[in-house]
Amino acid sequence: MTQASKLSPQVMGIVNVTPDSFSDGGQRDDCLAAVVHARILLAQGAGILDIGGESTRPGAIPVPEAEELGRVLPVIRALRSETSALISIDTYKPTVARAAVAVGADMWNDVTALRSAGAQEAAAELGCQVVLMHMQGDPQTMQQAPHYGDVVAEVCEFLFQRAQAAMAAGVARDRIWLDPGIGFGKTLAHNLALLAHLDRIVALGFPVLLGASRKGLVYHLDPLAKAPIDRLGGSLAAALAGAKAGVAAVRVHDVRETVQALKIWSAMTEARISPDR
Ligand code: HH2
Repeated sequence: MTQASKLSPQVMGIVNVTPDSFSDGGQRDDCLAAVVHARILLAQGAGILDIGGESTRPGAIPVPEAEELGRVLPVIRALRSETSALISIDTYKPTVARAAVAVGADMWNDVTALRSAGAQEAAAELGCQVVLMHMQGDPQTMQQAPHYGDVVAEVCEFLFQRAQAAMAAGVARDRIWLDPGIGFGKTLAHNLALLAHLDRIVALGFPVLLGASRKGLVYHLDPLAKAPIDRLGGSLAAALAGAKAGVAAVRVHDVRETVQALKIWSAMTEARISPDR
């Protein structure tokens, strides 16, 4: 695997240890299958692994804490012993984040942007990297009637305020990432506006994570892509939009294809900057 370009975002590979994730639920809901999948993603060029034990798809049923812990901790423990890649825990529960960091996770990916009770304090104490994601409503109801006056301005304002709140609670500025939360309480028009204006989120001055992989917006524009597995082309287009806007990482299911697309994009970008190299 050749070294990724400095221009190119890192690739965060998704490892869902769940029976019900929207795209790959049930495929890796035991520890061994999840670890084997994570190894494949690393070999394909993932620089970050995002381990999740609870689906946040629209209508998802919350998972009891003990069950979520039982799903993710053995996977993180096993991976920590064999990789120096960043390991992220995808959870909104401070107890799960604490336990995950205790067994080796480096990053807390919180789709609720540290709004659970005790979350900001936990993030400050843990000292890990933290992803603050925008979501309107909660997974049970978020797609019923999403509404914004100006979606890009409101998402930027929310993320900026959550970053300020996290810093006021003691989270170091250089540990904070922002994420517009594609598909979380957003219509197709909202998602497209955010993808078209990612540069405004990047301009807030924090690393940005973009997660559009296999999401419903691809199906909305391509009715042949009803099955999430058929949404690769659209997912790559979104990842490239992220690269162009300067996001720091893209969260994807299809690591190999995304790494390849980003390599071509960054080689073209470098050729434009120094054409004779
Ligand atoms: N999307 C999903 C889950 N976690 N975290 C961040 N920061 N950004 C995202 O866009 C994001 C996320 C949903 O995708 P997936 O994990 O594949 O599905 P599910 O929630 O059904 O497990």
